[in-house]
Amino acid sequence: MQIEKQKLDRHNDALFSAHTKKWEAIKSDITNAEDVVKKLVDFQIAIPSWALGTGGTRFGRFAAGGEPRSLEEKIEDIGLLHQLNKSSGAISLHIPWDIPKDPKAVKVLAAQYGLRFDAMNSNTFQDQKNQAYSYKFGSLQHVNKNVRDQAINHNIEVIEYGKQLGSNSITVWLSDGSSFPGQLNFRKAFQNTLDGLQKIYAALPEDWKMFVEYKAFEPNFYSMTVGDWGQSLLYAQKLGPKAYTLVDLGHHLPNANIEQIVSLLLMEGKLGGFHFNDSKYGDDDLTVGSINPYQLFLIFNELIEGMDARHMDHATDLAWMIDASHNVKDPLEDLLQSVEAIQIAYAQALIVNTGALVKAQQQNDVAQAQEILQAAYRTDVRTLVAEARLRAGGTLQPLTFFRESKIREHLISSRGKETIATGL
Ligand code: AFD
Ligand code: MN
Ligand code: MN
Repeated sequence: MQIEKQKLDRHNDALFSAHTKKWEAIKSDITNAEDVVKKLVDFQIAIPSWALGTGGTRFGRFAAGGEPRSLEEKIEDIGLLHQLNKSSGAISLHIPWDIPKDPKAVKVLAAQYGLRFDAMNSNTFQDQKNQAYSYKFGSLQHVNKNVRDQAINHNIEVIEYGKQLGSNSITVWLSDGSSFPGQLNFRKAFQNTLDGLQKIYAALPEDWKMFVEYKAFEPNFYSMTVGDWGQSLLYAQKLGPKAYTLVDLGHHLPNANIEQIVSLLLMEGKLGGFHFNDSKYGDDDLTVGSINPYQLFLIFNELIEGMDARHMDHATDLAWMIDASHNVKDPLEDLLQSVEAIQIAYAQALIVNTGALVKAQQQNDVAQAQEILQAAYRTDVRTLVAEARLRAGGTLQPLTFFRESKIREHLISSRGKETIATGL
């Protein structure tokens, strides 16, 4: 559904004078406020095609109602998010959950909503109907060459779809690994996986990137064949310049220092993309910033420091994506919250007094270093984010607008209560 412009204007008009007061105040407080707003306007976060419905857990699934029934309706939902926040201008497709039957038409439809296609995602962690070989014991690592070839061909097919849609990257996340000691020869599993990735890499178009996503555990619980950033980096280094590591916030062991990982990967020029979510225990897929917003801020602080050191473009040189699954919230509300949490952390990191921080580090002034970081983190930057949305043509308060306009109710009445979106 497209929202009429008058409706957006009415919402913004009602909030405009209160917003302007806050904007004027923050502008005199934060010296680089204008620059932050400009950067926020450019910063787009891709929405995965599987995040628009409720994911459920292995215990049960509680449908939100009005979930998108097709790829076209998923695009429509992301278009709606983008209309409200002007920061969700990209979609990340999952094959085979969302095979575009007519890629040309799908590309045109997405463009109508101002969306481009971000990284393509392959799936060799599930068996599909009529599939010749099972992935029960892995895909690229498998002891049987037929299984490996099937997984390689699937990834190449995903690249083909991506080419037609105008995407320029593929994310490979493997569930490969073992659940019991003795099940797997680690070295052979690594070598088979590398060999498979090399064959997929060889099918990449000139201007494409490959992201190797790691995960510490689940669905395998004894070993994962791409289990951490070290293993991912090893593959990426062996593959070549088009291969990068992808960091998913939920894919680490507890207490991992993700900001340090990010910093070192950037130093090596090997950080390619990001999957945002939050977690309490593991790969919980919770709303970004809902559990540990300070960690998110610290990660952004390293991202900016590392990207600036390499003169990278914040908006375009890394692939930014949300990767989450919703169980108890409205998926669209959750995504609005996640995007806003990312923008807040990004804005806070942009206002860190870096000159003073460098000085404090040089002098081993630990207390001062903490003060500097926390001064930025404790600044309420929501007005900067709202100003960026306003300038880009979005809404001052997306979530309020979503609720007041009864968008979910409209979606339920047009799509039905029992619809189920494809995905996990
Ligand atoms: C997984 C991984 C990976 C994958 C997705 C599929 O994070 O990004 O594509 O979920 O559902 O946990
Ligand atoms: Mn992920
Ligand atoms: Mn995950």
